[in-house]
Amino acid sequence: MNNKKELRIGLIGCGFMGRTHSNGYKRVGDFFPELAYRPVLKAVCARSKDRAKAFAEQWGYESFETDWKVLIARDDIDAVDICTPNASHAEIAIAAAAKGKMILCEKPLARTLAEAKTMTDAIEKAGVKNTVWYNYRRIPAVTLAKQIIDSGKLGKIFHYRANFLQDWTISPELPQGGEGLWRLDVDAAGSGVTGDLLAHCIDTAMWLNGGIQNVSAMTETFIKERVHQESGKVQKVGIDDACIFHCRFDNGSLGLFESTRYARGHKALYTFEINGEHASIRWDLHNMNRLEYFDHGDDSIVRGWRSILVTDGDQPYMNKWWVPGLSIGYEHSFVHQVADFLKSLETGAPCHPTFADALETQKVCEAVLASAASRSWKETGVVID
Ligand code: SOE
Repeated sequence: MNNKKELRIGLIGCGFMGRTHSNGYKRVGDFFPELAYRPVLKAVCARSKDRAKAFAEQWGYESFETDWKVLIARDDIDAVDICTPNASHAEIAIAAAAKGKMILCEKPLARTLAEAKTMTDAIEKAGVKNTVWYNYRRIPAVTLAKQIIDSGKLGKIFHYRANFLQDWTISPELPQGGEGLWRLDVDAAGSGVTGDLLAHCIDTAMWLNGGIQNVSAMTETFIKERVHQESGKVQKVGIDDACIFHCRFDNGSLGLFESTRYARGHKALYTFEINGEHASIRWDLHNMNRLEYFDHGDDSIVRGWRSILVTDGDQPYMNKWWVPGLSIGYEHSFVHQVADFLKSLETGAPCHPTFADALETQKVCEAVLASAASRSWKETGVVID
């Protein structure tokens, strides 16, 4: 362990994502012992001293700060992990890049395309290593879907369908702003389900099925006003509570996407399905270790949807965990992203999705919101090699 190179982490933000990333840093060495680098939890930052101190103690950070500018200026920090609400991603990433720090940024990259472009330019100019936490790519069943699609088994792709359904904002009594609920405040988040949930679906979709050319969308804000936790006043709700869009991919296939926080009974139902000429694939976050696969090439008398339990050692990431048949969870996707980031330091290869990849996702989000606002089709401008 001691002969490993250190990657000294400075984490900014102590919410839900701060915990998922910290867990990733802590577990990675136990399950990926071959890596040349090991994360060192150097410092955590939150505006509240009590919060930062308590988080540092609970998760084992060596120190804490209350000002992110102080954290990014420290010589003993190699990588800055941005887990703050979306509104501060750009300022922190640009400043950290100027100081030569590596950057791991929570999704979505930014509130708007303009912010995301400025961030990506800054990162590229500084030449610093970077990644964006679109973690669902690294759920083994989703990575397996990518391998199957890339092997050509599906043939020509006709359809891509994705949903991300939740139900946690139905109550009009729920305030906007502040801890966790900043996702309902347009100034902090930039958008509602489009940036928070559809961005995940778009990231996965373009990874699996290539670029999205153009979109036609509709959005709705069901609850028009909510009390703001910080001002205590009733304020207009500026986010999209629900968004539906359809689109055309570069490969000629048609896409259909839906996300809402008003689907009573659904907590985090992320699903996708892809239909090709020879085969189809579907996946469901509530049953995340299974990948469903239909192959028209099967003998007709046994042809049907197979439910593949993705736990075998020859399936993605699974040789790192238990024995075949035993499952892993949501948190492992973050461990995998840390492992892949550390590996990328050894190989010099990018750790996808990079800021440049996340910028393409941001282009689709922006086009979706513009299409809904103007009730017209929009070109995304996405370019995927
Ligand atoms: C919102 O409820 C949320 O926590 C998102 O912010 C995450 O990105 C998503 O993975 C789960 O849902």
